[in-house]
Formats: sequence, structure tokens, C-alpha cells
Amino acid sequence: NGAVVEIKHIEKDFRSKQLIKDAILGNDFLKNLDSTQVREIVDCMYEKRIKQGNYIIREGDAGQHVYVSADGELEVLKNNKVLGKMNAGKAFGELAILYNCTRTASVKALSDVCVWVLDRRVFQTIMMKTGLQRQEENIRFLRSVPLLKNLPTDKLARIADCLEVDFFPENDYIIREGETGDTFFIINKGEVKVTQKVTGVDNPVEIRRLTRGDYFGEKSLLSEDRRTANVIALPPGVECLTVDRDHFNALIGDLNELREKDY
Ligand code: PCG
Repeated sequence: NGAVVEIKHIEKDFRSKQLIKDAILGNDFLKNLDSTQVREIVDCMYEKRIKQGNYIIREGDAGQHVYVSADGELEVLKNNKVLGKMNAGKAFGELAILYNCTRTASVKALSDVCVWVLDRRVFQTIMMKTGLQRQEENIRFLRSVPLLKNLPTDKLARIADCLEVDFFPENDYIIREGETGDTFFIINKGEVKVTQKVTGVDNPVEIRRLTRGDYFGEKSLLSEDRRTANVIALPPGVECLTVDRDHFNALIGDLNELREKDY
């Protein structure tokens, strides 16, 4: 039916966001979603606690939710026979929703359990957005990135198509000075601190902060060299859109602003 479904974003910490993302990408039926859909699912899931011994899903029921396990131990049963166990970081309950069939197995809490939940209608709304709508959303963001805002739309569209999303809890080292790296980052949410070793000083020294729309990680991709600074997520955490080395080389690496950048 055509009723409008409200897409509500639920605050959560960045460790949980990354757990949900990894669970989705680790599920055979969900792993081909694009980064916009993954981000929407991450933003819309809400938390639910289930006491030990209770069922989260019952075989034969109509499915109303998709889940990601966050904490505790779960058991999967079919005809009262145990099919397996699941720990934190697994997406489940997707089959009845994707294929509009009844639950194919039961899922029971073996301990007190915490799960992330997405309502079927919200999931379907996220899935029904067309590729074009999703691309437009990414292009709109890319136009707000100073580095990219003057690029022609067709080029932005190609960059939009290869973006991935990554979540970093506060204090996480997104980049470590001296390591090799293959990723270019654009900040979508949050703030980072850039620090660097200085000869004669014990601890790396802070050299700047970067925020939404700023980018980093270009230096070692341009020179095929090691990371020249640390980049650390500030509280409450950071959401980055990322581009891998091959796409960076093909679509971004030749921008003059990058080549001429002199920190
Ligand atoms: P890279 O790949 O060397 O990884 C660390 C990143 O920190 C670097 O790319 C830049 O994108 C970013 N950065 C931000 N400010 C500075 C700075 O002043 N000097 C250097 N070397 N890198 C910086």
C-alpha cells in the first residue's frame, strides 16, 4: 500500500554504526546494497533488549522486522532442531522481508540479548528508492565538498557511484602516520584531529582539525608513499565517505587543488 512511511533516524554511537554496517555487508542477501542504503539502514535501526529464553522470531510468522545482533547469544531453530548459533554482528530476519514469505526459522535468545531492529516498511522504503534518487543524494553532498564542487555533474555522478561509508568511534585512528594506505576520505559527519611526529618531541603534535566536507588521505595516494600524519576521530565519532585507490586515481587524483596542496 502507498501509505507514507516516516523515516526516523535514531542516535547511536559510532561503534554500533560500524557493527551494523559490517553485519549488513557480511550478509549474503544484503551485501550488495549501495552505500546510501547502508547508511540509511544504519541511521534508522533502533535498539531492543530481549530476555534470555524468549523468541525474537518464530518460524511461520509473518516477518515485520530485520535485525542485527549487538550483544548476547542467539540460537536458530527449524522444526525444533538447532540449525546454529549467532553472536554479535550478524544480520538476520532478512529473508521473510526480502522475499515476502513467512519466517523460515525461529531465533531464540540463549542469553539476555541486545539487537538492532528495522521495521519492514522502513526497510522497504529504503530499498525502493531508485538508483537515480540515491545518486542524486550523493551528488548533492559532493557538491557541498569544496574540493569537488566545481566538477561537472557527470564526473560527480561517477564519484557518487563508487563511494563507500565507514564509521569511526571517538579516538579511533582512521589513519596512522607511517602506515601504507589505499583509501581517500571525505568527512560526512563529525570532526577529526590531524597529528604528526616532530623530531625531538615525544608525542605527535596536533596540526589541524578537519570537519564535514573536508577530505584527507590524499597525500599517500598521490605519491604512493606512506601516511604522513595521524588522523584521529574526535567525540562522538566520525562518518566518512571513502574512495579506494583505483577510483581515486581515475576520478579525483588529477585535480589541481590536490596536486598543488601545500600544508
Ligand atoms: P596522508 O595520505 O599522508 O595521510 C594523512 C593525511 O593527513 C594526509 O594524507 C593529509 O590528507 C592529512 N593532513 C591534514 N593536514 C596535514 C598536514 O598539515 N600535513 C600533512 N602531511 N598531512 C595533513
